Amino acid sequence: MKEQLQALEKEALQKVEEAISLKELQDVRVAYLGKKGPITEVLRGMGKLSKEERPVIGELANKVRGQIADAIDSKKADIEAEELEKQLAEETIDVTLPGRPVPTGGPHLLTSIVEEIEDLFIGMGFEVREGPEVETDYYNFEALNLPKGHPARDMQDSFYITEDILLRTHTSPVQARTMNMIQGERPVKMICPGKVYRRDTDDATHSHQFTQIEGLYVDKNVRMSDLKGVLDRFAKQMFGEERQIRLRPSFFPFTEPSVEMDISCKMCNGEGCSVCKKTGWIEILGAGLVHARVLEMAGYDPKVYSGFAFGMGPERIAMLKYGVDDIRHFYTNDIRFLKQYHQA
Ligand code: 2NM
Repeated sequence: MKEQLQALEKEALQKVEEAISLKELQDVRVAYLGKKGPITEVLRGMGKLSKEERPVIGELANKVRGQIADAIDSKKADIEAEELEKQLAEETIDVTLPGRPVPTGGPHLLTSIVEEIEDLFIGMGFEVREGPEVETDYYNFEALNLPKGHPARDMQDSFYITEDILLRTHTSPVQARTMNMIQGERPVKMICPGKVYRRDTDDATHSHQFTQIEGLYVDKNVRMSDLKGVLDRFAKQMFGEERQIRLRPSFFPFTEPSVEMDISCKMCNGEGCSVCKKTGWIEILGAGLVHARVLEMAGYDPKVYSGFAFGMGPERIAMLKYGVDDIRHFYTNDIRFLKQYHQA
């Protein structure tokens, strides 16, 4: 029986040594140490042994069982360590591989231009104000010296909501509202960017909805030369220090006198080309000294206060600055167009 146990031990340890997976090792454990295993069998047959033999064989059987169990535990630890090693090797991440690009958005060209213009005028002491896109007839027309029946009201075909309420056709009602709020008690120096609406047929240069930025400075002794200085700075900062401006007489109902401003053509430097239609000059904006009636209606005494105002279309400014040939590019959201105008 002693030899039998020793043979079993040798055999079991050999099997443990040969096991290459946890599954195989578990099979060895069941085969040798399980309830139906040979060691249990030996212990069961102990009753047949003599009194002297019993403790000797018992001790030996327990020792053999212990040896096998220890061997299995130790082999199990080895196999587990090996498998972990293998798994870590398989899952190694090559941190030197280039990353996959993550698509990111950016500001729309029109947003960038509006912000650039805002910053430029903020730098000259203007504040930025916004107002409603759905306006009353009073602030959109009446307060701007465009009384009912004025021909300029037909000139700009408008989107009416009721007889008295419409989508604003320019952002000047924001200025009329601001002046009206202040009632001639102090100066105003503001710009108002925003969406405006006109009943136009969309084409390369017209859109039924577009953007405007209008400026207004009302104070004591504001003169044409103040307007010219501010616009000259704007033109040079926006289009380059080499640009020159010129003012031509024009007409707007809300300014008197009224002017239109041109900048010298960047393409041909005033020589005449297709961009400036061979004139050397490009029209940029309209402006003028605020009409005395407009000041008066808003509660400013035109004998004490005077002011200048101007209005421009950021789409046109962006088109000239970046050579965009169709205003509809700003609204059709073709990513191939948009992504040319921002980083990443
Ligand atoms: C323009 C041209 C000239 C203008 C006038 C006013 C206001 F409210 F003060 F009367 N705001 N903007 C103005 C003047 C706008 O756009 C071409």
